[in-house]
Amino acid sequence: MPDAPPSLAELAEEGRSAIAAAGSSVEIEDVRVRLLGRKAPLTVLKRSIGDLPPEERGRVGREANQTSAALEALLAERAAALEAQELDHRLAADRVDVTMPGDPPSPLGSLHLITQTRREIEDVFVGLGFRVLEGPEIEFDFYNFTALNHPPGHPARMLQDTFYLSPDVLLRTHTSPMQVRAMEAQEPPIYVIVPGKTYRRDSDATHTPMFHQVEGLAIDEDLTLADLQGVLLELARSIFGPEREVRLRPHYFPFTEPSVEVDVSCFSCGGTGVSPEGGRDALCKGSGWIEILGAGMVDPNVLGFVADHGYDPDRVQGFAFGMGIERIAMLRHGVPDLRLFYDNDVRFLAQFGR
Ligand code: 2NL
Repeated sequence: MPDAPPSLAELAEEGRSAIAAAGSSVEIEDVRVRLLGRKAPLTVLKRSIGDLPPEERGRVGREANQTSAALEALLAERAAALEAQELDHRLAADRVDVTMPGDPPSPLGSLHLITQTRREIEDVFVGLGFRVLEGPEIEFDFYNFTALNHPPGHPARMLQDTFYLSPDVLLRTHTSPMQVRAMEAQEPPIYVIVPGKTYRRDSDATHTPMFHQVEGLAIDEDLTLADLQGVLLELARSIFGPEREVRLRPHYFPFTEPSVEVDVSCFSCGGTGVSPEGGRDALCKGSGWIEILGAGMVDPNVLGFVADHGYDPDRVQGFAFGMGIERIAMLRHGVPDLRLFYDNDVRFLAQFGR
C-alpha cells in the first residue's frame, strides 16, 4: 500500500523549516519553487480537491489556501531579510577607499638638483643665524644698480648684459636688490641671505640667461673680513667636506671694498694639485684651489643709500657675498655643462633623485 499523502499540517511544517534553513536569496527562490511551484505537493493537492467527496472540498480547499498564503508570507519575509543581508555585504566589499593611492601608483619625482643645493646652502646659513629672504625678480634699476654703487655707465648696466623691461625696470641681475630692501625694512644688526633666480643676457656652456644665486649680507658693529672668512670656511666645509680650507684673493666688485674672490681647497686632489694617478689634477687644473664665490666688505657708499634706516657708515659695517647655485652644484657633482640643468632630460635629473 503506497504511503498516505502528507497532510496539510505536515506540508506547512516542512515548508516552515525549509524557509528557515535557506541561506541565500538564490536558495530561497529554490525553496519557493519546491513549496509552491507547479509540481509542489501543495499544488498537486489543490489540483486534486475536485476528486474529494463534495462535503470535504470546502474545508480542504480553505485550509490549503491558508497554508499557501502563510508559506508565501514567510517566503517573502525571509527573501527580504536575505537580500538586505547580501546588500550589506556587497556594500562593505565594494566600498571604494578614496584615500588609497592610484593604481598603478604614479612614479615619485624628486627635487631638482638646483633646489637640493639651494636648500643645503640655506641650511648652513640658517645654522649660523642668518634669515632667508626672497624678493621680486622684476626690479627697479634703482635697487638693482644705483643703490648698489654701480655708477652710470658701469658695463653691467649696458643693454647687452641686462634684460630691460623699460628704462628703469629690469630683470634683476643678482639678488642683492632684495638685500637693499631688507635694510630699508630692518635696522642693523641684519644677517640675511637671499636665494633666487637672476637674469643676464648670456648663453653658452657656462652661462644661461637665467641662473640661481644665493647672496648674503651681514651688517653689525665690529664686523671684519675675518668674520667673512669664518662664515665662508663654515660654508666650504659644510658643502665640500670637513677637510676644506678657504683662500681670499683680491678682486673688484662695485658694491664691496675691499672685494675678494673666494677659493676652496680642491676636493679632488685635497689641495695638492696632483691627481691620484700622479699627474696634474683635472678639477683644479693643478692649482689645488677652486673658485666658488665673490665677496667683500660692504662699500660705505651702499650703506649711504640706506643711512636713513639706521645704517650709519661710521657706526656699522659688514660683509656681503654672492654665489651661483649652478656653479656649486656643477663642481660638487661633476656636471660638465650648465645647460643640462634646464634641458629637462629625466636621464640627467633622475641621477640626483632623492
Ligand atoms: C659673485 C659676487 C657678490 C655681493 C655679491 C652685495 C650685496 C649688497 C652689498 C654689497 Cl646689498 N654686496 N653682494 C658682494 C660681493 C660679491 O657676488 O660672484 N656672485 C655670483
